[in-house]
Amino acid sequence: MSHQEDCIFCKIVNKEIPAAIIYEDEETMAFVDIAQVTKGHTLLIPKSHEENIFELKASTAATLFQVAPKVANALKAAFSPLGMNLVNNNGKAASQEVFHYHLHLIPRYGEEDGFKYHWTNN
Ligand code: IU
Repeated sequence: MSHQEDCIFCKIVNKEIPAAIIYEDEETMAFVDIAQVTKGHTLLIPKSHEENIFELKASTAATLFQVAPKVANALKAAFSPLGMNLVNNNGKAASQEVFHYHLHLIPRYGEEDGFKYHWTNN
């Protein structure tokens, strides 16, 4: 499994730094975003270091999306959101800050949740 020394998410995978891990299997991990934009904001990552969508293996994408509905439903059960955004930024120009592939799962609670993420208003 590929690993990059200076990658913060690889360090989380290797338990070198702490995170609030809510799901883990051999190939994936989900943990609470350190700066949640809404209650329950979670990141789902492959354990293998693949930078972004341009580098992501099809097999890694398949594995990740097998897990995504489980994590989404766990968050739905825990927080009772009205909806959920799955967001994925690829490349600096697209606001990617951590260059280890991750899917944001962002529970949504209606207008009052304070988070604006929409093609027309973001
Ligand atoms: P982006 O899609 O690369 O822009 O998102 C990076 C996310 O990683 C962002 O929401 C951060 O709050 C989050 N994060 C984290 O959860 N833990 C960390 O140690 C670091 C960033 I650095």
